[in-house]
Amino acid sequence: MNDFLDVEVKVIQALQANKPVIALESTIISHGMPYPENIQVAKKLEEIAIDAGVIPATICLMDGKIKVGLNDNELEQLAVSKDVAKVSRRDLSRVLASKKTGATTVAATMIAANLAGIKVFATGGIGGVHHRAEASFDISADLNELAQTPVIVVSAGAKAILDLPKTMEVLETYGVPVYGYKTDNFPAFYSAKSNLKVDRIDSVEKIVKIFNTNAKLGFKNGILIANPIPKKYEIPYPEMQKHIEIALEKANKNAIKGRELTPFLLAEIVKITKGSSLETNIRLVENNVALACRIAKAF
Ligand code: PSU
Ligand code: MN
Repeated sequence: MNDFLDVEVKVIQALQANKPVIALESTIISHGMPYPENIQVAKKLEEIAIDAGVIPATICLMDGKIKVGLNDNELEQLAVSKDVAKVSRRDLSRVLASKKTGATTVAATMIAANLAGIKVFATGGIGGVHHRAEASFDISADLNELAQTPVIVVSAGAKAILDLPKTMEVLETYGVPVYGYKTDNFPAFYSAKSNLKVDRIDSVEKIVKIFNTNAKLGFKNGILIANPIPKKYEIPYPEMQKHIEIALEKANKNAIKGRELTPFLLAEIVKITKGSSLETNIRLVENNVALACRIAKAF
């Protein structure tokens, strides 16, 4: 496997010295946010980690390698290029074999982080069960990955464009532990709360304990930490629901499906909210990186 892994020297050194490291994904850069905000965010996230004394490792595919830890040029390439593949589990071997550039989703980033020995990963919001999944069967591979790859994923719940109750049900079926960080309500990405209940956890030490217990039981699953966006930055749930319905309607009318659906919905919502959802998206990812750093340090 190591033939395909290209881990940055800083990251290797930190892991060997048992210093804190967090993984960051790249789909959010290539497909989740527009240029130039995407590159500003990618750099800011790394800065937040470094300021917290944690080594950030942004992950992508380039030149037939899984790159764990990127330099500024590589980040820029991901942000600017129009020709970056969105890579989930099923796409990994194809994009590696063709030596194309690929941005990793939550699923593929978890796989790479686990191969490199990184236990904590911060994203915006995981993928999940889409609305009307009973007809489309569109359930993100992120959920299946959480069932089989032992990485702690810090996320602002699941993206609010999804069917959240169904997403929670599938996570339960897959045996994925889900905890609300200092909250009893499952966060809904742009909003601090949905009306769904979640098991609450109040300290990073407990998260580490649960992760270690899980490993000792021989379980291979990941753990989802649902971290609500700070209230001052949120767009309240009822308001957001209206915008999301309009975006869903448009996606349906234009028959958008498969890997295009999530990026389409996120971009539509940015348009509908005149950019305010992008600002919210940025704040929630920053908040997740800060919590991931605290968890990594607690290890
Ligand atoms: N979080 C964000 N923006 C994003 C994503 C997450 O704030 O663009 C990406 C993640 O990479 C996630 C993917 O894994 O969306 C889910 O896509 P799909 O529903 O096609 O599995
Ligand atoms: Mn999908």
